[in-house]
Amino acid sequence: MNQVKQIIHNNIGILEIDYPPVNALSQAVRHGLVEGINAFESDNQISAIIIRCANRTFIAGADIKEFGQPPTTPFLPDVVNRIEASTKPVVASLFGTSLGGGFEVALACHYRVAMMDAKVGLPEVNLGLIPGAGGTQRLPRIVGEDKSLEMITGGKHYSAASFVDSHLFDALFESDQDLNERTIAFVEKKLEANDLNVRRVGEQEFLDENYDWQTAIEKIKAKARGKEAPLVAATVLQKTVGKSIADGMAIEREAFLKLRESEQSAALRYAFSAEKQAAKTKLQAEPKTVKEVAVIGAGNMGSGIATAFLSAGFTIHLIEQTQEGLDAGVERVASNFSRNVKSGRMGQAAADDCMSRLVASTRLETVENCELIIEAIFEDIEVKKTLFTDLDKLAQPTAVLATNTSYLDINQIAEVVSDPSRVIGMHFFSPANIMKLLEVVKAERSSDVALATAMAVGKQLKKMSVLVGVCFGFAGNRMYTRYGREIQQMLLEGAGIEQIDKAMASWGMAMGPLAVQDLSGIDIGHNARSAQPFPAHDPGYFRAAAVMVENQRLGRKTGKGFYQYPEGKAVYDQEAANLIREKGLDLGITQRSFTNDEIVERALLALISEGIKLYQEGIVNRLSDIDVIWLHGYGFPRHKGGPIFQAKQLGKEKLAKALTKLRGEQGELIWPPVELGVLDTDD
Ligand code: 3H9
Repeated sequence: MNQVKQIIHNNIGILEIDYPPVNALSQAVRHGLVEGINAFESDNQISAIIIRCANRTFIAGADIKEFGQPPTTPFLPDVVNRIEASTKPVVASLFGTSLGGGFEVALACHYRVAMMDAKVGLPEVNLGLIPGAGGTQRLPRIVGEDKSLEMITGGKHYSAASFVDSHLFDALFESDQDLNERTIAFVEKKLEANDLNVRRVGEQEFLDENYDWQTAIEKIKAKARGKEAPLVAATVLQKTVGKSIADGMAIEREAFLKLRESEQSAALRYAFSAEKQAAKTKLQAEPKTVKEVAVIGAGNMGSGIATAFLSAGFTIHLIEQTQEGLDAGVERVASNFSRNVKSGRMGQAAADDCMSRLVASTRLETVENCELIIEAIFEDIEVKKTLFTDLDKLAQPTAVLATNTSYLDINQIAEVVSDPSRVIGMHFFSPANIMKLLEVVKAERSSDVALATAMAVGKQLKKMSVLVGVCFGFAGNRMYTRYGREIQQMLLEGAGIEQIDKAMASWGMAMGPLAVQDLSGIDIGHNARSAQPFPAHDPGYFRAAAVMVENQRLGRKTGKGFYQYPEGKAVYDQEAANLIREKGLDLGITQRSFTNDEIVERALLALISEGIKLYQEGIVNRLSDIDVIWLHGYGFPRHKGGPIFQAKQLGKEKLAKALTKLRGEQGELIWPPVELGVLDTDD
């Protein structure tokens, strides 16, 4: 199919890219652009050229589908250079999201016009890359060092309106204006005034040599937390100061190609596609329309869930048994919004609008207006069953009934409802207004329509929703328990508290696992686990945490846990170390030293082994869903892809050897045999 149409409007040549869904720069698009510029340049009737797009957006970047395949001509850097070299003025017409290579095409054009609400950005660092088609060279020439370093190393999207005071755009249009008409009018007016020129950014000087690169790069390094690409990008900019566009782009290209072969880029690209996959379910039903939602329980979790829904435009009925509890919940929601306003994440008017859609009540009957009801009350199966019995009577017969339980058996909860097909799990992660992960849990009799509704609502909430099945802790917390168990076992075998946390955090986990326990309260997990039927003869099973609880070391809230907190800061505590060592010796565990690599490897092996088991049991639909869960719910470093990506990197042979060794040492109960062949499935 011809992906770039050549349209002639009077004396204007229009190149319209039509390659759904996002007009990515496929080989055919690149070829079509070069062909189009050649054709219009040699057509005497044509005075100016417009590059615009059909579908929902201007070009969203290089075609990710082509990554991993041998590059084909014309290469994007040559295409953008050809556009800039055009002897007739070229105008880019932007809407939607103009990203990466798409933005680089726009930067090479001689003029740029855009809708006010269009977004632009160079998100390559999010894929472990740097801009590879002149972005590191042309953007700084237009917006300067500070802004371009921020954009290139941060990878964020920016609204076109935010550049109103810079030279990036030559005209910005309001949302009620027709972009194609306005762009043509812009060109016609300039042509009439004889004011449309060939302006080549690449011919301008490149950057100020007196800029303090050292300080800027130090800051970027501190923020990058192990990610290579932001630092490479900043170094490319610094290295190319004073160079011509051709020399600068050659340096940029070399760095881009090197990064494209890196493990980090492979992991980040894998994460991108794993997320897209997770959104694809085989559910055979259209979602129900949801406008009004009830959240029952106004504690931390309920208030967070309510905040997330209000931010996404829903009307929320927040319900709590007592007026006091309800007031506290409303206060929590209000303070979530005022924090957002203070930090500049949202304006006061938007926050007021959100609060105006909050209906607080102590009457359960108010659920009658809602298409979706989410229970976020005390984690006790009997209490939940009673509530669902009441909801069965009070809710609309077609309303979806969701529980936010973290561990309980949703099948048992569904049993008390006359139509169990409408009962599902919607497992949010705390704080629910911030954490991206949402596990949508399919109970035995959950209907496709109920599940599809929850998945669609998750998308509206901008959550990363993953469909999982019922088991203790569902997918995420079951793996988290397994991970925590291995950390505890290593503690009892002699690994140090600080050593474990430092090893995991410097590998890339958002926080060390023991510091996390101190933060959330060691007793919380301990009490939840004590209520569960765990193998009594598992010697490592959270015994170190149990010792902390026995000694009233519950974490930050009691001033000490695995660490002590004299002035609010975690400090090594010999007493905690002694208690754990004594427990290890009591249990007859031989004490030894660990290397940091060994700690990381064993923690990963525990995650990999449990993840594969979950897949084999059908709790997750695809292996990559596990990675999405760990990236968005548990602070797994994105540039490491996720536990399953790591398993694939390690390879089946090494994995088999390591797992067999641990099985030999600790037994099949802890390290059950898993089918490593599933790692070959391409999902
Ligand atoms: C680059 O440009 C390098 C250059 O500097 C140098 C080169 C030499 N290619 O996310 P959605 C598909 S690096 C192909 O659900 P949304 C996506 O897979 C690239 N396909 O929608 C999905 O397909 P499907 C820099 C792409 O509205 C569909 O579009 N660019 C691409 O929530 C809808 O996606 C980026 O990193 C692509 N580049 O968000 C942009 N992008 O339905 C990455 C998307 O079959 N993309 N698709 O699963 C995004 O950030 C979002 O997808 C976007 C739309 C904001 C565009």
